[in-house]
Amino acid sequence: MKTSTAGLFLPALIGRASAAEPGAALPIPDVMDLRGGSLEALDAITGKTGILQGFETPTIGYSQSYLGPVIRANRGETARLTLGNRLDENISVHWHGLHIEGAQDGGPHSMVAPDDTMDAILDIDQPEATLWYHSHIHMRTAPHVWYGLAGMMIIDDPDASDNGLPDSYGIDDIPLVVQDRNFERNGNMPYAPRGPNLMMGYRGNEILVNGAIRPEASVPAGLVRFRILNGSNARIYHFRFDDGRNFQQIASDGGLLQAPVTMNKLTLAPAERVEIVVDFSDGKAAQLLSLQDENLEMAMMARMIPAPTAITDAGEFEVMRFSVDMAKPAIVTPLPAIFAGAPNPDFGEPVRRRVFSLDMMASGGGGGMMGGGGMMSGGGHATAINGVSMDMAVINEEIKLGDTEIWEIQAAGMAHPFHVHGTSFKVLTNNGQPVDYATTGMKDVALVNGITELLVRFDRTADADIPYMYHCHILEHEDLGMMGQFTVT
Ligand SMILES: [Cu+2]
Repeated sequence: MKTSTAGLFLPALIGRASAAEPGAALPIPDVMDLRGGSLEALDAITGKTGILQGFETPTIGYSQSYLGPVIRANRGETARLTLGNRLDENISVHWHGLHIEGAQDGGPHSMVAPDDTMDAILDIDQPEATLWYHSHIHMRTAPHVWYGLAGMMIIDDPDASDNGLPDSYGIDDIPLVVQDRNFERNGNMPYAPRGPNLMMGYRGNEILVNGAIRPEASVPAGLVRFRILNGSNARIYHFRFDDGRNFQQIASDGGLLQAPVTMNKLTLAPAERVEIVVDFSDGKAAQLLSLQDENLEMAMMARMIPAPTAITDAGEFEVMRFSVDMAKPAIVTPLPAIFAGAPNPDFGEPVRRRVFSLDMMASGGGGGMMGGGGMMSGGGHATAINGVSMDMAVINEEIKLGDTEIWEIQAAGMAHPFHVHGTSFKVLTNNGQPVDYATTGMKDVALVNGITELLVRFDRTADADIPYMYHCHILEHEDLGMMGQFTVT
């Protein structure tokens, strides 16, 4: 790997294309409906996507030019897909957040070769939730997701109470896939992280929602449910509305919270999902804003990483806008005080504790682990967990089927979103402070900055041929080796 020098990543070299015009209509992804047993084909393809005015940007996607359809599947059914690959390299389709066997999980061992196909047979048995899917090839996940191999998945439960929640897709139940991307003057968005862009994670200077730059959604004058996925490689968002309005969080990664939680700001790390309900019954337009992410402070001071155009002195930038259409059918009934059927499984007593240290390493100049301040010095780059970088041939942990464990995740120097495949967990403590399950719900990604304890139960199997993964979801860290493999038998 090339030795880094500060001159390589001056913002001027990254450049901007033409001024991007915000305010285009929010694209609503097509739905690929697997409910009722229909078989669909999901193909990785290349395409060109009109993102910047006047340019067609080369992109890739699942059955569309950029990103993929919203896939809907029913609890209690087996969802079936034929996965295809028209690219010239291996891809996969990992079902992020789905509680399925390792052989169905779509991780790095489940490669779909060019011009080949693979059957995906997904036994769906978990509460209603907003999940996602993306390519997960070892050392290639970051560029695959950057160029577009990702999409949202919604699990429905025909037997669950609807709790009166807005559920008209695209009207008052709206998917928002939030990403940041860098564009060159020719309109391309090459995946080209170097130096701090690699070690801090690759960020962009434009914010895309469902593939459009800072779009505008037209919403009814009532309660609107947004399913928000942070599909960025590395950026952590701190959302709020420009008018400071309150909203209610109703669900997190693994499904409904026990009750709505009222808030006016929300942090969302890479790969996390959240469902919120926003009240637009006053008819007023609004902007969704975000603060810069905390992992950037050091690099931003060095002006090495491009940032979206700040609109406030505090460094806030615009994500998207909302306008209210009084003619649209609107739900104005308040949400219930407590949700019926929200997941709160009893995991029982943990039988062991495992400790996972998320390590930033400098492999050049003598190697050795480095704290937050040391990672930007020269030499090669690597990341690891417990000092060991990901090796496809090594099983790092072996877990007994049905066991509940405490996983203690340690991260020094910066915040890392830690993800476990094939299950969901409860966050027990964060830096020694108890975490209230009612406010976090079931999770499969936890943002760790210090020490976080997870209570996790393993109810699906994965053997050594197709093991599960645990990893940092800053995709540059994952690709550099901050990932491990585990079996459940
Ligand atoms: Cu990380």
